[in-house]
Amino acid sequence: LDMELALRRALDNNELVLHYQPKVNLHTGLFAGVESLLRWQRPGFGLVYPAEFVPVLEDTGLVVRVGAWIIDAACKQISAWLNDGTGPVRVAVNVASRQFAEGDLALLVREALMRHKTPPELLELELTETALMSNAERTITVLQHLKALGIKVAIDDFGTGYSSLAYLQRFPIDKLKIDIAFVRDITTNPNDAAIALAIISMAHSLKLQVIAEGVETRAQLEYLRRSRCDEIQGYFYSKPLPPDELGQLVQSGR
Ligand code: G
Ligand code: G
Ligand code: MN
Ligand code: NA
Repeated sequence: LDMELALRRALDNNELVLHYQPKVNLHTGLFAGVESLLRWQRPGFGLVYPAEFVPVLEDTGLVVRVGAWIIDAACKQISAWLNDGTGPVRVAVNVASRQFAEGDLALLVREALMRHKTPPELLELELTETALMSNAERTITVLQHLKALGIKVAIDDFGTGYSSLAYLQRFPIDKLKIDIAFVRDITTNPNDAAIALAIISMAHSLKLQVIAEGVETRAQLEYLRRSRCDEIQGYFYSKPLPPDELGQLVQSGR
């Protein structure tokens, strides 16, 4: 309960911040955008990571309000980078299951894009398989509304939940994100490698892009490149960075 109260205050006191982890295009080697990751600058505690508070946000339903703040903050940041000369940065935002189920996501996104005059093609949402599959027919409608806004949609943590392949081809999505669980031992565990390859192949057959997360070594990167994976994200390239550091990295790299 203390935690819930502290989180309510955190939102009002601007203690929540987004950090940004770069993604790299494996075909070109170029910067391909970022994933935004929530952090809590809690007075007296330092930087608190989502593992410690996202479950509380989910359980209390606060995730709906915080989720709206996150989408607004990401749109604001995209426009700030456009206006300060950093340039176009594609930002992928994580959406909690409950936010997808309970909120009017398309309306929220539309208003945030308009509020900050954000080009929709620079915003991407990362939704989990669980969120998408819990009511698949509703999901199709929501995704159609999101697509109509011109934003991109990815399925996060792909391979760890359950996706009906029949629905996968009916969902208007753009990208699959291979879960870190299959990337970690991709160069040594033939089963993980087989699953990653199957996901890449299926994604491309469905005309979807595919990104691998949690890439920490050059060997993993090279394996994924040879496997025709489109993008990677992970500590090998960069950890998640505060916005000013991300801006500097982008400006120095292109
Ligand atoms: O860096 P990392 O510890 O940031 O994030 C851990 C987990 O917390 C992520 O895998 C994700 O599930 C969740 N998370 C991080 N940022 C967000 C966010 O902005 N929104 C939601 N809903 N979850 C997030
Ligand atoms: O949204 P999602 O559940 O995919 O969150 C990604 C999580 O993975 C975040 O907690 C992020 O900090 C973490 N992460 C990003 N890159 C790496 C990496 O190279 N290795 C590991 N172990 N975790 C990573
Ligand atoms: Mn994610
Ligand atoms: Na993920």
